[in-house]
Amino acid sequence: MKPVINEFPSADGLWSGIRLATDAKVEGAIVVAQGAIRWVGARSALPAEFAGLKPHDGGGALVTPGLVDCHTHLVYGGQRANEFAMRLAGATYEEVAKAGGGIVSSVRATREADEDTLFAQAAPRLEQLLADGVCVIEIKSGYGLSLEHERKQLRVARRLGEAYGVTVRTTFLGAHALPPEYAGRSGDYIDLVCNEMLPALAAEGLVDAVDVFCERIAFSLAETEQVFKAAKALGLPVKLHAEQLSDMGGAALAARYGALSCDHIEHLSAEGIEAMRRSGTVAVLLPGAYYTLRDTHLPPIAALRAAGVPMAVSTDHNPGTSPALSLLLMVNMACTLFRLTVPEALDGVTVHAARALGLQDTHGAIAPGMPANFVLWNVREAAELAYWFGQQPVRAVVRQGRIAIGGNA
Ligand code: DI6
Ligand code: FE
Repeated sequence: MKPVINEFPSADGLWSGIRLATDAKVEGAIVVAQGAIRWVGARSALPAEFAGLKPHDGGGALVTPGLVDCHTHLVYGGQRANEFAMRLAGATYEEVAKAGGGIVSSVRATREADEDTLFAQAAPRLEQLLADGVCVIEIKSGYGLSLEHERKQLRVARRLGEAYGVTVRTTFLGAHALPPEYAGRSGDYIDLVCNEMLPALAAEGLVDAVDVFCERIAFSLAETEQVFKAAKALGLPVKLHAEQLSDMGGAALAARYGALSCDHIEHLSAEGIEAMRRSGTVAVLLPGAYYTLRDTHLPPIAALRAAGVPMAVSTDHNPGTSPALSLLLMVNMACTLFRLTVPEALDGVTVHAARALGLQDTHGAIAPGMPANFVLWNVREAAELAYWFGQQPVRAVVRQGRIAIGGNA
């Protein structure tokens, strides 16, 4: 596929006729130079030196930073609508997994697909997310579960980033599920993950962070720690699928390893929260999985808020528990299901989501020196981004310094 990014016009120039979500009452202005934010503020305070730059008229749009989807499993073969039907008939996620469905069925389909097929299947999903204003996306492996097939997934993730001009952070999730050929030999598989797969993929530049599914139906606390040690030895940051279905003590362990984020955390304990607070670990909330699994055990939002733990919100896009393709819908759900305030939910898909990827210095905000990533929305006030659902309010998207959507703005 030819890179679509080459067709995007430059966003360099003076953006006016916009209202910054941080101060929506007055006209704002953004100066983009060589793809980066040069200046941002009230139009009335614009330094004279920028007044003559190429104009871009926002038509009164509200502007936020480009959205950051900090937890996805976007690259996989096939789909699992059949399991949706099984769950509707009463089966639990754990029962589906034990019956040979679940993650392992996506592993089969992913192993059968070649790189181009995986790319062709993931690309339209990525396009949906991008249409919602996403400018940064994390993509995990974890449906290959062998060196060859994990490599294939991560290479596709990198190719998607290059083709679409979107910042992709790759996360190695080799410890997602036990592959069938290792049944009953979990220790051997974790040795393979730590001693062969991770070092090889890291050496190929395919790994930005390392994740583990720490859960009764996946990997134990001790196995999780073994993977974290291997990651640390390679200088790679860690994150964790923690306390989604039960309290395994994973969050406290991850915090000890300075984890960027602990994700899901429906069953997070008070000790886990305190450990995350101390280590500055981001809590990533995934309302799409909560909703799909018809979960009723809410993550401890009030306690996280009281502790000052930054909360991010993400799609967790995956074929099993969250086939979600709209980050804005997750914003709505984070408010409706988890009772986040609108500013919390919007911070959750911008500044805190960037932090969950270690990108807080370059993404998740509109600030001088950062690459230009921002979204123009056809709404009057920021609360509308959480209030409507199923809407498509994007007017224009500036991504990596180019006008990726709404090119005549
Ligand atoms: N937690 C999840 O919600 C997904 N992975 C994980 O570790 C589910 C992945 C799947 O069912 O395919
Ligand atoms: Fe996940």
